[in-house]
Amino acid sequence: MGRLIAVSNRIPKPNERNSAGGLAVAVRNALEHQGGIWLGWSGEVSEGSDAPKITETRWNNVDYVTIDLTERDHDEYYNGFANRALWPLFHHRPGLTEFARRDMAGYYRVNQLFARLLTPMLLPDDVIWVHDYHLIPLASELRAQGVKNRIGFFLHIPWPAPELLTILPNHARLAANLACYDLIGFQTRQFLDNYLNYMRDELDIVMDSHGRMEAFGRTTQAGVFPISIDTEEFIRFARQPKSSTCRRLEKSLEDKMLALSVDRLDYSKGIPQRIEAFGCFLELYPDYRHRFYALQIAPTTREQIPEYAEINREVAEAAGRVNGKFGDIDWAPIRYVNRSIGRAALAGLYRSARVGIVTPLRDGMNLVAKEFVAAQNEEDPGVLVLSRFAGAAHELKGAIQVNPYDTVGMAHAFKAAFDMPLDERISRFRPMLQHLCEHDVHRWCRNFLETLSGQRASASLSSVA
Ligand code: GDG
Repeated sequence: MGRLIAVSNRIPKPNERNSAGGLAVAVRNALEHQGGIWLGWSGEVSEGSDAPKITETRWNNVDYVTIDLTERDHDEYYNGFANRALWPLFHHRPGLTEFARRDMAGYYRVNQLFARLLTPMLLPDDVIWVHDYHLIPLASELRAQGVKNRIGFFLHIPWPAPELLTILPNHARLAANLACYDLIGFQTRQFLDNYLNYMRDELDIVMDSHGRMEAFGRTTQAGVFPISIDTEEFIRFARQPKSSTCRRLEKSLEDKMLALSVDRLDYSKGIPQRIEAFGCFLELYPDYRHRFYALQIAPTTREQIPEYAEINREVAEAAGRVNGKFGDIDWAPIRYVNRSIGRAALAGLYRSARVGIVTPLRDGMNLVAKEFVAAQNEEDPGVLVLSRFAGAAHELKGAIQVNPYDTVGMAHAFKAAFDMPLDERISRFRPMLQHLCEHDVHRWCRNFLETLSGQRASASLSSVA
């Protein structure tokens, strides 16, 4: 077996073991097992210089190679094309999509830079695994450098409906870039279908029943690989003695129920809509005043992008409005925490909540939904209220599923969740936990890598792999 080469926009620090998310843990386990390289942006922006600063650190059989981006690359590739064009469009928000040819050129330039840097490090039987929308053209840049290795790609976010994709002036180039991979993985069957329908309708390329297609002189395979969490680790975290954060929270709740939401502060997560739905809930069901707190944890991300400053303002205003209207001198329904909480403490908070509210407008998977389930007390589990537009909705069938655009529908769902009797909570929760124990992030990682290296005949084409 050759080495594994992982490439992603950001990579975790080699010694940051406890704060890394499930994905980082799973990829790192695979890398340490096979030996290999993890290449990505360092998160640093170098001033002025055009020569990229490269740092290499070897740790447990893995070379971590990071590159600083120049200010221009950071503006055009990261803030520009990746996060102001691809992110909003792939989340079906054409109104927020800002397309600039200068940014697109920067996007291709940084992908070319990654390819140039990686090519001389490669051995002939290395297997390369590229992650996410920042790096769609990487395989085509590597192929242009003569790289013949097997290269896989996993898209963490949705692939958009064809008519939306075609809003991008370079849609055909992007779809063709994707076809340079040997294996393309999507989170759900719906996102795979969006890609296949585009290939069929725009480029006349059709997939066979094994998920294979002939495109641009090569064979490419596509499949569904729903990502998951390190379930065992999360259960362990949640069962640990309560952290001081958790104890403080529980004390402050007194006898009231907790509805908890945890999201990166991003407009795709539906946070203002959810807060407004709490307002509607209190309007429709005044008896619930003084009976619960809705805690929203939402650390800021991508703060240099104007749409993210705007969402911060919108969330703060929505929370202020609902608290102003329904709050009392000794109670306010919404608590908004605009900063990050440690991973282990987070597991304890999930466990303290009667209801987990995860209502993105569109989401590739949504790991918070899975973490919430894994963290519950089996004897007295909380209820998950989950958007039908999260990839996780295909798997977590015991959740109360909602349409996050339907404020009244969400308000009714909050009531059903707060009122749900223990036996129903348990019967909804158990199959979800069992599913997550069987389908964890390690299985996801194995499935992808075995399919990529040809040890599995064909990729799964179903949203529950
Ligand atoms: C992308 C796709 C897909 C959040 N706040 C805190 C915190 N978090 C952690 C959560 C969770 C992670 O961040 C968020 O993961 P999600 O899956 O919910 O969302 P994205 O960041 O948008 O991820 C998504 C994912 O990639 C994987 O493929 O599921 O659809 O958009 O793990 O726990 N962690 C800590 N403190 C916080 O305050 N420690």
